[in-house]
Amino acid sequence: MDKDRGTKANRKSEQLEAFRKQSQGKVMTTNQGVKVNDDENTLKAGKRGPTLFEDFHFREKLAHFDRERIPERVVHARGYGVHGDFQVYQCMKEWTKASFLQDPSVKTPVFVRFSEVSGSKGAYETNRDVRGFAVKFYTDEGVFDLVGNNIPIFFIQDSIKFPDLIHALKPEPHNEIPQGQSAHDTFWDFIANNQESAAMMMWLMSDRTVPRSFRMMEGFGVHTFRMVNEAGVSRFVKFHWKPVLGVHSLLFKEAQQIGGYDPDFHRRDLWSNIEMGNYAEFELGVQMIPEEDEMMFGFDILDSTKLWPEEDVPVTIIGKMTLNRNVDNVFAETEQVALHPGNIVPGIDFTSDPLLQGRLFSYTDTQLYRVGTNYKELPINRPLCPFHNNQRDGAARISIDLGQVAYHNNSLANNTPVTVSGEDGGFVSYPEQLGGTKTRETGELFSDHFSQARLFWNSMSDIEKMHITEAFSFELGKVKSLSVREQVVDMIARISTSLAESVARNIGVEVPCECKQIEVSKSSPALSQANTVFLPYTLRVGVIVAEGFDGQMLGAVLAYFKKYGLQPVILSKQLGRITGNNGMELDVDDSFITGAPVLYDSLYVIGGEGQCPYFVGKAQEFVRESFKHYKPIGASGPGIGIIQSLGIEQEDGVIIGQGAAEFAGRFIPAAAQRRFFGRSIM
Ligand code: HDE
Repeated sequence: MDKDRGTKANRKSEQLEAFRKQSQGKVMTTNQGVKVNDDENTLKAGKRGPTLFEDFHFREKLAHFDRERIPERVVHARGYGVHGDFQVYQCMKEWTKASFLQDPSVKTPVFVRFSEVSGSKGAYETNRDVRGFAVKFYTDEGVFDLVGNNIPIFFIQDSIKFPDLIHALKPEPHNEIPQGQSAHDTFWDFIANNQESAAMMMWLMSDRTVPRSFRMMEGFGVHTFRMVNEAGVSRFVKFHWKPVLGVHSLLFKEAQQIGGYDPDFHRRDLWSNIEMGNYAEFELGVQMIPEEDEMMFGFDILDSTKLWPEEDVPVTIIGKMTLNRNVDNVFAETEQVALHPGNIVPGIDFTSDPLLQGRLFSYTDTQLYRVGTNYKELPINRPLCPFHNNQRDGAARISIDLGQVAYHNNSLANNTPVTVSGEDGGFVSYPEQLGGTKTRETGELFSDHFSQARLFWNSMSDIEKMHITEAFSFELGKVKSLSVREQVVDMIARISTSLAESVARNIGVEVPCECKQIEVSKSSPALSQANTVFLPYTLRVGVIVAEGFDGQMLGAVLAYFKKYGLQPVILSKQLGRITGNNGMELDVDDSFITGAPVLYDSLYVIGGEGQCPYFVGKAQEFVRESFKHYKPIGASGPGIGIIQSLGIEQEDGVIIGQGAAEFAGRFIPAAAQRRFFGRSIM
C-alpha cells in the first residue's frame, strides 16, 4: 500500500514530463500534423504581391496568437508558481484521517502560487500588499488546496463585501490610477466606513506587506477549518506555514526603489534560488480547538478578522514543504492553475465562517470563466489519483470518454462509476448540527473590531511601530479627501492614541480631541518579526572589487560565505573579468550601472590596487545608500579607506578586518542580523 502511494507521488512529475518532451527535437507541423516547409514567409501572389488567403499555416499561427491571453485573475493577477513536495513529520491519525497526513515516508507533490493581491499582471512585485500563499496538494485521495495569504486575518467578515473591497482597492475607475497601491482615496474611504478592517490595517501597514522574499514570509489558511479523524471527532483548526529562514522584510523605501530596478524581484529571487538548489522550505503548523471549546474565547472563532493568539492556542508543527522545482512554462502551469478553497479531501472540512462560505462559490466560478469549462483536466489541475464521473463534454474537453453510459443509476455499466461509503474513502461531510432562523446578521462578537488591532500594536517592537506610523502617514498622505483622512485618524484613535496623534500630525489633520483607545494591554510576542530566526543562508552580499584585489583574502572570505550560504555578487566598475594581485580571476556579476545597493542584503568592500576616482565615488555611493538602509557593511584592505572616508567605521554593523577568519567570524553574524537600527549618524 505504502509502496503504491510512493509511486503515485512521482506521477505528477511524470505527467508533466511527458508534456514537456512533446516537441523537443521534432519536425514542425501545423496543428493538423502537416509538416511545415516555411515558417518565415507568407504565401504571396508573386514575390512582391499580396498574401494569399489560402496560407493555412499563416492563418492558424496568427489566429492562435490572437487568442494567447486568458483573462487575468481579478485579484492576485501577479503571481509566481513553483513545484515541490510535502511530508508529514508524524502520523496525524489522532486528529485527522486525511491520507497525506498519515505516513511520514510519503512525499505528496505540491504546487504553490505566491502572489500580490492588488496589482495587475505586469505590476511591480515589491509594492506594499498582502501576498497570496496558495498551495495545491496532489494527495492520493484527491486535490486539497490551501488558498491562503501571508497575513492571518482578512479585511472583511462576510464574502458579500469582497467586490466592494476590491473595487475600492483597485485603480480608481475614472482615471485608472494608482496601479497596485492601496495609497489612494477610495481604498481608505472603504476602510473608514467598514471598520471591521481595523486589525487588518495594522497588518497591512506593518513590515509584513513588504516581504524580503516569498521564501521568508509566513502563510496562513486564515479561515477556521475542521480536521476530522476516523472516529468522526472534529476539531477546529487554523493552518500556518512557518518559513525555515524566518520572517523578514524590506524597508518600504527599498521596496519602492526595487520596483524600478527589478520589477520581478520576488520571482527572480524564488526562481534563481531554486535553480541554485536553495530550496524554499516551510513547516506546516496547526492550531486546534476542540469542538466543546468553541465559545471559550473572547472572540468568535468563525470571524476571519480575528486570529488565535499563538500563546493561547499553540501552533503544533506537523510537517514540511520543500519547494524544489521551477515550472517549465509559466502560462501552462502558473497562469492556468486553478486554486480553490473548496478543494478538500476526507479528513478536512469546512466551518460556517461566512468569509469561507462565500469563497466556496467564487473560486469555481472564476475558474470556469477565466480558464474554461474543462479547466480541471489541464495537467497542472488534474489530480494524481484517477477521476471518473458522468460529467461530459463542454468547451475544450480533453479526455475521450468511452462507452454509452453517462448517467447514474444505471444497469448497463453495472452502476459504475460507483459511489462509495466513508469507510471506503468516500467524502462524507461532517454532520455538524445546524439550525436557526434565516437572517443576514452575524454573531455578536463579530462587532468587536478593535481588540485585536490593539493586540497587534502592543506586540510590535519600537522599530516596527515606527514603520507602521510611517506607513499610515505615507498612505493617508496620498489621500486627497481631508474628510477621509480625518475619518481614518478617528478610527486609528480607537487603537492607539499615540499612533493616531503621530499620523494626524504627519498628514496635516487635527489630532482627534477625544481619543477612545481600546483598553487592551495584552501582547502576543509571536506577532513581532523581532522574534523570528536570523540566518545568513541565501542572503546576497554585494562584494565591491577593483583590479588587483587581495586575492588571498577574497578567496578565503568567499569560502566562508559559501560555507554559510551567503550569495556573493561581484560588483565592479564594469562587467567582464577582473584579476587579483595573486592572479585569481573573477567574473563581475553587476557593474555600478547594472547593480543597485537595494538589491543586496549587505556589502563587503575589498577594493583593489587599481581603484580609480570613479570606482571610489561609486563605491561610496553604494555604501552610503546601504548604510542608510541599516545594512551590514564590511571592509578590508583598500576598501577600509572607502569606509573611513565616509566616517562610519565606528558605527553598528560596520565590520572592518584584515584576516579572513576573523573578518568572516564577525561579518557573517552581522549579515544574518540584516539591519542595525541603532546607528547614530545617517
Ligand atoms: Fe481570494 N480570490 N477571495 N482570498 N484569493 C481569488 O480566484 C475571493 C480571500 C486568495 O494563486 C480569485 O482564481 C472572495 C481570502 C489567493 O491563483 C477569486 C473572497 C484569502 C488567491 C477570489 C476572497 C484569499 C485568491 C481571483 C471573499 C486568504 C490567488 C482569481 C470571501 C485566505 C490564488 C482566482 C492563485 C484568488 C475570490 C478572500 C486568498 C475571485 C470572494 C480570505 C491566495 O475567486
